[in-house]
Amino acid sequence: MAVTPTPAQLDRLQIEVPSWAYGNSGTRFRVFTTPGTPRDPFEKLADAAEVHRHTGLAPTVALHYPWDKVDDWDALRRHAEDLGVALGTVNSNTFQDDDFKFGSLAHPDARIRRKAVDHHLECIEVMHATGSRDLKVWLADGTNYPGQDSIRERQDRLAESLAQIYAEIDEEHRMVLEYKFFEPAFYHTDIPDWGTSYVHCLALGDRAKVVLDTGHHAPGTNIEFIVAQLLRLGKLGAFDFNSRFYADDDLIVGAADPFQLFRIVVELIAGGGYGDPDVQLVLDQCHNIEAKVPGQIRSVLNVQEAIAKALSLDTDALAVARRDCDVLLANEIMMDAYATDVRPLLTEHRAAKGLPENPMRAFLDSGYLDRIAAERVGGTQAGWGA
Ligand code: LRH
Ligand code: MN
Ligand code: MN
Repeated sequence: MAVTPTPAQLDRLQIEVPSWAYGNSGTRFRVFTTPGTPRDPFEKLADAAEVHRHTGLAPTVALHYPWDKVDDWDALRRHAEDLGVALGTVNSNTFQDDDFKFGSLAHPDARIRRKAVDHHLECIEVMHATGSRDLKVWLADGTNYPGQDSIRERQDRLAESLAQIYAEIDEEHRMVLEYKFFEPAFYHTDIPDWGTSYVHCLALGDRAKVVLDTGHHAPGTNIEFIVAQLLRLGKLGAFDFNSRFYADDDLIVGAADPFQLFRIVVELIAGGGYGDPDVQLVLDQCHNIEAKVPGQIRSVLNVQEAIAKALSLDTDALAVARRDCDVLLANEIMMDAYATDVRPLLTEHRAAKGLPENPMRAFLDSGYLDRIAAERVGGTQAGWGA
């Protein structure tokens, strides 16, 4: 009962990979190091380019500023181009500076808010040099205890700070605003949900859109509902894909709940967001114990598999079943698509494009991991935060 996706449909998939996935990361208990971990943004890009070379799915790399800071941005841009990739979203960072202990854009002190706004203006300068379109804002702002600060006044300050930043982005730029229900703040977070992000984006203007990080919801949240809603409002700017078992685990997308990923991309396609450059698909993951480049390859392949299953959905038959209120048939059609083994189709698709049929195997056989382990000695390995 499933249909077969066309090569043109499959070819619309593009996934942005995060520079920080290639650096070391961990939990508050321990950060484990891995031989060959990049020591600077140039080496991170080299690793990211391997993902694209083997899968053809990851043509851009998101930067996190100032984790990714170089003296010569032109050189970094050229380096990316030479490797066959491009620099993507610039993520701001106001969560690792002592001044931001009590918040950044929503801080009670105008001086600190100014510093946080200035950081974003610096990010806009970086975007000019990198040719990036999107400024991604995620804030750790919030409080830990009832009464600590005024929830309401913080919203007002936040709105004012965001407007100052938005006023400085170019016509071709966008500001994408990410929400997260808790952590690091534990009592209230200033942008905890899609609705709060949405109202700020609405106030800012057309070039402000919501970022949906799949790990940023309470357990049991119906994420595909949020996808459907934001798409119909024209305000879904980007995804941060990852998966979670407990909190914001940043595990490999599709690892914890492949069915949820399928349902999310079904809504993405139904709402016209698939293949639309205005809805950027980005990974936001950390590989704490597994190898990083293979972890990223697995991730983009998981997204590709979910998309291929979703494209297998017989939407005509589904429309009829829905019109007839045939609950069981509609659900069966949905499950047929999910149960379709798309792996042979994707193998064929890769072969037709001159890509390795099994990207993971081809990468592991290439000797790249041994090479970087031997070459990248000395210096300091990049980590989550450097
Ligand atoms: C916050 C977040 C946000 C940050 C990234 C490193 O949890 O998802 O996107 O920029 O992690
Ligand atoms: Mn994120
Ligand atoms: Mn997160």
